[in-house]
Amino acid sequence: MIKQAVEKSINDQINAELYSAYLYLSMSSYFESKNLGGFAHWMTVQAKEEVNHAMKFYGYINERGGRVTLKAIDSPPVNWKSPLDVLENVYKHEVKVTGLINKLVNLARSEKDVATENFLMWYIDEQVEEEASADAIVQKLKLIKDSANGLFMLDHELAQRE
Ligand code: OFO
Repeated sequence: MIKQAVEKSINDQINAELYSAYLYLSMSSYFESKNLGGFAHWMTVQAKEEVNHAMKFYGYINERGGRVTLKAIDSPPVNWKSPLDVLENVYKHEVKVTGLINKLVNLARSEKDVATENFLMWYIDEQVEEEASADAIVQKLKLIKDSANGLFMLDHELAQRE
């Protein structure tokens, strides 16, 4: 049986993951409005990944005999200044989520919940990837600066994400 404090924090994390999905869908829609279909596609794939992250936590609470309690999801922003602004915000958001996962690990440790600590290791690895992939696009956008050609090529590259 999962301890109450751990169950509550994982429920909060489900909300945070679903907020991430909302945020990335909103970003996808921003890119659609700018006719950057590749960026929009990348963000949609990212949003789906976030739903998967939430569902993995959902399954875990159930598996441990806990109760999932869903809370309201905040509205994400709608507008950004530029593609670089969007991706810098993705990166910032992922760093924040990494902090939340780290806090969960610390809680599992202090509650001596080894199973949860072990379960969370998947998220630790995933966050390394999430931060790296957002940062890679930020760096490319910084290189591209105001080049329409560069943006077009990056958009094409991001359209290939599976
Ligand atoms: Fe779920 O990793 Fe991003 O937020």
